[in-house]
Amino acid sequence: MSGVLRRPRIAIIGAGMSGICFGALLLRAGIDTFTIYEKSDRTGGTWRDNTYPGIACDVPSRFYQYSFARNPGWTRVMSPGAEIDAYFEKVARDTGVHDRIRFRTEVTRIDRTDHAWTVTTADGSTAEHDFVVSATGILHHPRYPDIDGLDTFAGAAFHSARWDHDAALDGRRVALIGTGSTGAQIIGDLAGRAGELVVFQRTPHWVMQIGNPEFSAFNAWLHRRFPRYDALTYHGWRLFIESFSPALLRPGLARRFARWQIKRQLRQVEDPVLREKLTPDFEPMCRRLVISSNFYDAIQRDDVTLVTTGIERIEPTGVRTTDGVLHPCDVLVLATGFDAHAYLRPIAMTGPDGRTLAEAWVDGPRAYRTVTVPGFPNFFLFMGPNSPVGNYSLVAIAEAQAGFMLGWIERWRRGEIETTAPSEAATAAYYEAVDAALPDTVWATGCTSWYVGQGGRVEVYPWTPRHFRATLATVEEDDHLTTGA
Ligand code: N01
Repeated sequence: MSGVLRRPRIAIIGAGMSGICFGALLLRAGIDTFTIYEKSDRTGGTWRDNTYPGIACDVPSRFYQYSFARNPGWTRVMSPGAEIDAYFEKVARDTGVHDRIRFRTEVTRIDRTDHAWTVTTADGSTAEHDFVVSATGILHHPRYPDIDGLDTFAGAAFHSARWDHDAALDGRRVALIGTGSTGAQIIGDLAGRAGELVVFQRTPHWVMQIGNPEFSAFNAWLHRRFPRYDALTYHGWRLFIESFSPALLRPGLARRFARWQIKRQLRQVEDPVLREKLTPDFEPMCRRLVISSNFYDAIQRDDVTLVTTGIERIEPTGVRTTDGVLHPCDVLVLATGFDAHAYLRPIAMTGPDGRTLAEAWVDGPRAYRTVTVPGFPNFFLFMGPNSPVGNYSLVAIAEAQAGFMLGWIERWRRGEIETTAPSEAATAAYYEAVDAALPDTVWATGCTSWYVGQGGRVEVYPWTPRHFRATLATVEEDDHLTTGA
């Protein structure tokens, strides 16, 4: 082998948080032979798509950012969506990743030929790549509710991730379906702005109402002036969030304490009838805990009504519930969540033996250590199955996954391998361990949510964030089938 490194042709699909992360890390490693395919005309992914009123991150910004490109100037503990969107765009530009993005270019097919991946885009053009990296996001495909008459509504009706900014809200009667993380943030913002807000709740969520203070100019100066202090706060927030792992992962004192803390939040609801309506019947944190700075204040306002009767149908002038009551409204907002189990689908992907990814995943999506799929060489997934680590920062998750991918790409560059894919046996063993760990976790205590996938399988990481990092920091040679260069 000569000392000259090979130049891998890498396709990254998606210019959101994960795609920008990987592009930046590739450039740091001296690899500039990659293309990021982005179907939209802008970076940002979920932060580009979600522009609903009240949008903010539910993970503290000092930790919801790249460790290698920290922003000292965050304006709040949990910053607004537009600020986060601007941050990712800035990182893309500052690092040079932006120059490698092909905007308005939708990938429709990925096929393995003898020696490479052929990526086909919507305009019919093709390109060959040695590696394909899916960075298509986990909460990307809006889930529309299956309610009769939805398309008969006469006013503006839209999903929270497709907000219609032309629809007037102030002083209008707004109906909102869904009370998850998104719904709670919208309620907090619209209460008092809308003339009347009617909230349709099918299942109550556990909510943690916590303050979201603004950072002072002095705070920003401190972070800018003392990068080590800035780094320290990044890790301080990381450790703080990681301290909740015991409560999430196993029964015991920590979980009982967290349960008590979360349940007592409901005490701020004064009306016992309303409190009863807002009380879930499942274990706190089984679904993703809703973090809000004002949900309980907003839901108790006189101009906000909580409806818990089921929805019969949508009519041109409002929402009819199963008790026959018509709730008139001018605007209908669907905060009804996402299909979190699509991964890179509907992109059609075919491996070297002609098997499609859809066929490989017929019993549910599976990925070795959340990143690689047996039978699909040189293919990596960001936010693959079992990636979410509770309410942890997805940015930190992406960085750990990027490190694993880079490890293999570096080996390819040195000419040590041509292809790599996990073996079926190693993937099966990995899932045996996942399945053995899941029953102790809070997510397996009996609730439905976007964490639960096909066949009731919980698609959350059942170990600690530290375990996640350690698992992805090592490459188990024996678990992989490689071909030589
Ligand atoms: O979606 P959800 P989300 N009739 O699936 C209801 C992230 N996020 O967009 O519970 C009536 O949690 C559904 O009811 P039910 C975060 O990870 C992050 O709110 O199924 N209701 C539920 O109430 C979060 O977990 C930030 O009975 C219907 C709601 O719609 C994830 O996104 C901010 C219905 C959907 O809740 C998803 O949150 C916001 C129907 N037919 C979100 N169908 C950050 O800060 C659905 N519902 C990073």
